Parts: sequence; C-alpha cells; structure tokens
Amino acid sequence: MVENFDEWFHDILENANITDSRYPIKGMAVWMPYGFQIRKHSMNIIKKLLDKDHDEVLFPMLVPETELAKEGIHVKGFEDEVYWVTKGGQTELNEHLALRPTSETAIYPMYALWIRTHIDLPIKYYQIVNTFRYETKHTRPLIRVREITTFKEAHTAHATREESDEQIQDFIEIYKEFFDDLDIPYLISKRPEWDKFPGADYTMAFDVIMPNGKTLQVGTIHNLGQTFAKTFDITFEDKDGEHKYVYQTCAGVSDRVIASIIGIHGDEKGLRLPPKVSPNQVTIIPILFKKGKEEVLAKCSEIKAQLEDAGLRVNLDDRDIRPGKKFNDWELRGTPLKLELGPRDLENNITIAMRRDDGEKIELPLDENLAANVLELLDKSDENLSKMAWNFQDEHVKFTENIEEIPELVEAGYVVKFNWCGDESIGKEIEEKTGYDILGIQEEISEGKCIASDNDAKYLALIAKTY
Ligand code: A5A
Ligand code: MG
Repeated sequence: MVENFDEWFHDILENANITDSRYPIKGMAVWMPYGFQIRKHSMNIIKKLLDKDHDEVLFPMLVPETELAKEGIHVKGFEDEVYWVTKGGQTELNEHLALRPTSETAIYPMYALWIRTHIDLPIKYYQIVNTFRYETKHTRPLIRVREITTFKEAHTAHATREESDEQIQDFIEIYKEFFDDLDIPYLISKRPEWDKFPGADYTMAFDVIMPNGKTLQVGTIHNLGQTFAKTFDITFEDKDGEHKYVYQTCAGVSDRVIASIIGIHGDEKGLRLPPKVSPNQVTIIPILFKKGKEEVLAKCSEIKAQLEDAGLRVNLDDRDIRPGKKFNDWELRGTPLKLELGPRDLENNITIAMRRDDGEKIELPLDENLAANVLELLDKSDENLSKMAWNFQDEHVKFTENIEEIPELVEAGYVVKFNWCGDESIGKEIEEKTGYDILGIQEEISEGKCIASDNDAKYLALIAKTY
C-alpha cells in the first residue's frame, strides 16, 4: 500500500463509494452516499467546535471583478486560478464575476458596512461552501480539486493586533481538537514568508504525513493584519473616539480532511474509519441458514434497536449474499466494529465482535450490558487508531545536521527537521539544493548552527516532499 499509495487511494475512493471522479470535468467529482456521510459527520464536528463562539453565515458564490482586484497581493496570488462568469444568457456582462477561489473579497466589503464601533467587534463568522480554483498542478480527488466542495472558511475581525494573535491560537486549538477527534496526527508550523497566504502577515499550517511520506497541508490559519482592512476600508470608532482599521484573521480546511482520514487510517483491506465519523459505527452481520433464520434476524433487529437507543449508528446487513462477502465489504468500508450472529451464537446468547482497527475478535454476551461493552470497544478502537497514527508520524520525522542527508531521508519517507537561521535567501537555497519544500518553522532555538550557512540557528524547521 505504501509503495502504491496514490493508486490505492484512487481505487478506494471508487470501491468504498466515496467519490466518483468520472464526472466529465477535470478536478471535479461526485460525492457518493457513503463518502457524503463521512463528510457530513466530519463537518458536524468542526461546526460544533466553531459554534461555541463563531456564527455560521452564507455568502454568494460570485465576486465582482472590481472587489476581487482590489487587494493587489491577494489577487496576484489567485489570478491564474480564477474561473470567470462572463455572460448571463446571451448577454455579455458589464462586470465579470469570479467564482470565489476563497471569500475574503466577498466578505470584507460587507464587514466594512457592518463594523461601525468597537462594540461591533470582534466579529467571528464562518461558512462551509464550495470554492473554485483552476489548479494547474496535477489534480487529485479530494487532495487537489478544482471545485473544493467542502471549504470551511472562518473570517474574524478584531480591535487590536493582540486579539488577532490570540484568535490564531484559538484556531490552532480548535483544529487540534478537530483532528484529534478524527484520530489524525499533525505537524504545526509557521509557513516561510514566501509560502504564506497571499495578503497575510503570517500563516500557520497543519500538515499530515501520508503513508507514502508526502505531506499534505490540511488546514491553514492566517493573520491578515490590517492589509485587507485598509483595502476594503474596514474601520471602527474605538473607545478613545479614534477611527482605526480592524485586524483580521481567517482559517480554512477542505476536502483534504477527508483525504487524510482515508489515507492515514487505511490499510491493505480498505478503510479504517474513526468511530466519530464512520457512517455506521457498528455493522451487524447475521449468519443465516434455512433453519432458525427468522429467530436470528429477529435477534439482530433487537440488538440494532438496543444499540441505537444508546446513541450509536448501526447497520444491519441483511442482504441475501454470503456472509464472507459482507465481511469483506464492511472491512473495505471500514466499519469500526462488526457483530456477527449465527444460530449457534443465539443458542449461547452471545455475539462475536470484531474490531476493524486490529482485527481482534471478542465474544460479547447478549445481555443488558451489550451497549456498554460495544461503546467500550469503540473507544478502544478510536484510541488505537489515534495511537497508531501518532506513532507513524513520530517515526517519520527525523532530525539531521547534514544537508546532504536530506534527499535520502525524504526519499525514504521522512519529514526532515533541521536547524535554520531563518534567512529567506538561505531557505530558498536549501529548497533549491534539496529539491523539497520547507514546510515552516516549529520552534525558536538558541543553540547550534544553521544547516546551510555559518549563521547561528534560530529555528527548528521542517522540510518534506509535499502534495
Ligand atoms: N481563506 C483562507 C482560509 C484560505 O483560502 N486559505 S488556503 O488557501 O490555505 O486554503 C485553505 C485550505 O484549503 C488549505 O490549507 C488546504 O488544506 C485546502 N485547499 C487549498 N486548495 C485546495 C484544493 N485545490 N483542493 C483541496 N483542498 C485545497
Ligand atoms: Mg494553491
């Protein structure tokens, strides 16, 4: 799987009913029912986390050209990726309309109208929408799409720089909780100057290591400073009566979150879904013979009801096919826990539970403790998925003091940690010499030398092969 990860990933999307990429536009795909459910449960988690102190809104998808063009650096970053609406019916539009590649230029002109005084601040809105980017790099389902169907973008405005910096920390905590719920480990870094979001003061990023060693940026958090505030004239009257520009931040995750769930937890048999996002947390598989068929099915329905009462998502697979085929199907689809029940089990008043994460089989009595036992197994499986994934990440980050070693380490599947002085020219030299991207800096250090110059090291930085 590791060797052929891209192929494995492509196949699983189709075989597990996640997406169908045969839609006749490059970089766009259909969400299939099973995939849609994983997406829905994942989005419910991030919504719940944000709803604590953000408000959900919904902006139009089209952005007037004049607004998009206003912020010079921002538009330069996106101009090659924008899809344009130029006609309404037969009529050439006076003003061309962009399909949002992201929504700063849709949202901030409205912030300028809404924000009047310090009482209106902070403002913390988010939306989950589709955005469009005419990506020129190789497109891949969920990973690099041209219609990002699941773009969660949050946009905040604050009275002071300190508050905007605190907001960045809040987003980091929210994303940590989010990825923890998905059992997904992450590397957090501050992007280098030359790789920050167009228009941002600084960008913090969450990267994951996929099984082939390539990193995937799964979330970004940007401190926008006052750049957009000045462009879109977003001002407020402060307590001292002075008119000031707001400080802004924004943060986004996308379909890549689903790609990371699939890629990081999957194995040669298929998906292994974390219980919190699995469409079915438990799948009951009856083993049916002519004799006693009705009794077994009746018991399976009873178990289903019992587990649903405990708040679980349960599926009873009563399709008229071989049990072995059902086992394979649900292994492929990654149900965390399967319960098997045949006539003999019924006689013994037990069911055989099988964990997808480690394949362990456990006999469970069919009594009033069944739901509690099942919940415990799901918790264990959740913890184990997380543990295995964090172990993988820990084992795939390596420190070196020798720049010559970077290519062999990266090609062997590692993200490499190194000392860096922080100079842009040296950073670019490191990227050029090794052929990989600096993800960013992780922490400040006060000892050691830069890996590529005589300067003192200032940061621990990460470099990797990226998607
Ligand atoms: N407005 C800010 C939040 C923004 O647009 N940031 S961003 O450009 O970094 O995008 C947010 C996240 O969307 C990225 O961190 C990345 O995980 C994801 N993303 C970006 N382009 C994508 C693409 N073409 N396909 C899938 N995901 C993408
Ligand atoms: Mg891009």
